[in-house]
Amino acid sequence: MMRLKELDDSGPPLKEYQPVTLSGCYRFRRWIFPALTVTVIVILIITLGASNVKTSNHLWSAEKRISNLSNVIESLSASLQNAQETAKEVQRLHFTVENHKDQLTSVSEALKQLSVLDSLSSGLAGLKCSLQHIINNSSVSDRCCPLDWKLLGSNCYFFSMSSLSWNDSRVWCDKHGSHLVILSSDKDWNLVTNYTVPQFYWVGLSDWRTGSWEWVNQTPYTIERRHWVPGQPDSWTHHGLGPGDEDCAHLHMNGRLNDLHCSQRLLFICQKHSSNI
Ligand SMILES: [Ca+2]
Repeated sequence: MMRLKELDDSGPPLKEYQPVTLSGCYRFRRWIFPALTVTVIVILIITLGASNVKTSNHLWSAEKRISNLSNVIESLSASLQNAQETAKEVQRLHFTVENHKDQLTSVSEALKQLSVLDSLSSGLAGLKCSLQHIINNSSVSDRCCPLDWKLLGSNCYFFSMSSLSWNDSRVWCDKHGSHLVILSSDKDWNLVTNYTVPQFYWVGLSDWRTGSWEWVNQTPYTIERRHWVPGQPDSWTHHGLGPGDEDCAHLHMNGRLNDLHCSQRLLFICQKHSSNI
């Protein structure tokens, strides 16, 4: 027992348990898990954030495409509506044409008959001319004029039965291979005025183009007072017929000339060369 006591008392003291080393390890283990957890969470947040940015970009791009697609669809819809309206209009026109088909056929037949009438008219004009030639015993003329035209001298004259403005009269004569009458000699003047008195007739004389009087073939005309109504031409302007003087000449009821506003509607005289029998 003594020995044991000695041993207990004399021996070096036993080293105490080192709790410091165990405590550091414990602390390290205690903090490593939260640190790792936080790190993982941060990485997850960053990853999710990046993913969200990509997703947002994709969504924005998709929205833009959808918006463009909507515009295209809207445009196509408008085009389709226009096409439908056009189709309806075509159908209406088709329906109208079908409705008027019979009338068009009638008009076509009438035109054919008019063509026949025109041919008959030419034949009648030839017969008339031949008869005149026989009646006159071939002593006066071997010239011919169309029906409704008068042979005076070597020319044919058309004395209209309806009234037109001076310009429309000029156009009418042009369309019938003639021109508004040109009275370039006293002989022509007398031949024509025998058929005009006491009516008003446009003649092919005006000053609207240059301000100077000229015939419709642009031959200059020098005023001879004996052919004009006394006091004319007066180039009167207060006629209430719009701008412009009295720029067109007509035969008055006494067979003399007067200037008048060209828009007035009067009878008119066309002139052209006669043809051989
Ligand atoms: Ca006048």
